[in-house]
Amino acid sequence: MTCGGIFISLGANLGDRAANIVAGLAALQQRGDIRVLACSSLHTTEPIGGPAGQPQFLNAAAELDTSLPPRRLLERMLAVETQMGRVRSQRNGPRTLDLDLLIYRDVVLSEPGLILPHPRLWEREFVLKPLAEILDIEAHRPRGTAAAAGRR
Ligand code: PH2
Ligand code: MG
Ligand code: MG
Repeated sequence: MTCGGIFISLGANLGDRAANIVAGLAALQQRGDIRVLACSSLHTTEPIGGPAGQPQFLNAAAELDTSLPPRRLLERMLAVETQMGRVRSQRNGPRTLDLDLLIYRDVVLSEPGLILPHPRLWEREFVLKPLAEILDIEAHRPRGTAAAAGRR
């Protein structure tokens, strides 16, 4: 039986950011078919991209277990973002909660709206730092991607 091995990132820079992240994880688990196995600490990060002057983010990563396939899990994550009051008005703009699917076990796919592993995972320090608390990221790093130190 496979257990876990599904990793998401969480980010918030509007409202009570920590409460939004905690509530988002609770909402994911509400129907009983998604379990949160591990969660990183919360990291305060400077916004990368998006409008000038937007607030600092809180970022975290979590490991999930579910029998939902990747697309169904993504749909649930997007529904939780909406439930948490996320309004999509501008690219990389401020948000109450962002949930990104990073790694779904050994699944590799590229479909509209869903690429696994996440295509920008290895470029984003705000993702890698929390993720490294709950996953041996060096064991997952594809050949040819530089070590994360000093990168954003
Ligand atoms: N998310 C983005 C763009 N920029 N910057 C930080 N610090 N944290 C984020 O979660 C983040 C970002 C797009 O999703
Ligand atoms: Mg994101
Ligand atoms: Mg997102």
